[in-house]
Amino acid sequence: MLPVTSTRRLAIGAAVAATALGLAACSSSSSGGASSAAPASSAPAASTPASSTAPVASTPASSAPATTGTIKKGLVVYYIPKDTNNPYEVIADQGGAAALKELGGKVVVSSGTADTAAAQIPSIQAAIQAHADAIVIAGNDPKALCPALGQAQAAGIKVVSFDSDVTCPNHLFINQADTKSIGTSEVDLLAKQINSTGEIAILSAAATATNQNAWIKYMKEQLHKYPKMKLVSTVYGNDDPAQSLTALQGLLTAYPNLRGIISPTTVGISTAAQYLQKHKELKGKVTLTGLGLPSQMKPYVLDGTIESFELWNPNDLGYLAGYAAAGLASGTYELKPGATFSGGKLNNYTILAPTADTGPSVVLGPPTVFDKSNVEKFNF
Ligand code: RAM
Repeated sequence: MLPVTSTRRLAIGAAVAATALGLAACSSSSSGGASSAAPASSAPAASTPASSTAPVASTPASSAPATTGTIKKGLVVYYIPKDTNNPYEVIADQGGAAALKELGGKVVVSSGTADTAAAQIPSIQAAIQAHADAIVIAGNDPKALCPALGQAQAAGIKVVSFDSDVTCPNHLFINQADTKSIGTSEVDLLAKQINSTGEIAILSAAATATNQNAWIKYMKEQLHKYPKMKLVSTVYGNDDPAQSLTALQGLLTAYPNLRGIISPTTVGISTAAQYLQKHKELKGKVTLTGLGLPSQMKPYVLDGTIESFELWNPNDLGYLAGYAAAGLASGTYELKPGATFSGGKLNNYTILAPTADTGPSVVLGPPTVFDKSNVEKFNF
């Protein structure tokens, strides 16, 4: 299947909530001054506005002098999100488009509509054909994309992963927040709400998603601290609302005593919240938390369906990845630990040494916990 690609300029500003709740069509975007560099592409795209001015913490890793030389003009960066339907990914890509616009280049968003590596490979090939300068990719699989990304690198294309890492060599991972902290804090949030007791389950995204699996690994470790909380099942909704709903219903049927659900995906948590809102008989029985877009989760927090959840600003994530990719493609910094690059409005970032979870990376900043007191303040 051909990837979904569009080079439409974005309109920024309308409420993401509406988008996030209603978005069923494909979406993609480009920004910047250059004209289209679109490869063979198919489906038309609905543009999705977003903005990122809310006060989420972004933690620049360093204020050391960044970079040498200047960013080349006219860079073309392919953003390959997990899929083109996911509102979270759309917002992240818009951050990238804003970054490249500032830098005099442009973004082409291209991906499939299912969260699989197979659906992303045509977009990598499209980037190669288009002689793109860089690829920014959210991996639907840690390994399966590596041969195609290797071909792109052989063609001179720089590779940056964001959101969900790949294990391929010679790329920089833009991590949204510290991997371990995301996993442990999710468990802590739920524990607080269910008195650290009862059967719990995880409603995840794709079974192969690098980011969710890394977080789940740390959730399981953290659960050792809560001996009365028992993880009974992990199910996968593939970041598809219908599949997430089916997975949720399966959970509720199989585990009638379920006390809590952690959904570390914006698609899963919003689907589950919608279900719990409708099914009042579950109120006070099943507690939900996870990672959600505040714009999308607001109604459920305000009416008490859900107490709290977490996230970072996806727009900032995409923006930072854009600066990272543009710098690499321009040779303004080296891909090695300790090197510093400009993150534009987010200041400078210094590349961290590889860890057990990732190769060279930078971390955008700590996640924000949203609840009744602040959920209305964020516009993503
Ligand atoms: C979903 C995606 C994405 C993840 C967020 C929290 O939108 O799975 O990869 O980072 O949730």
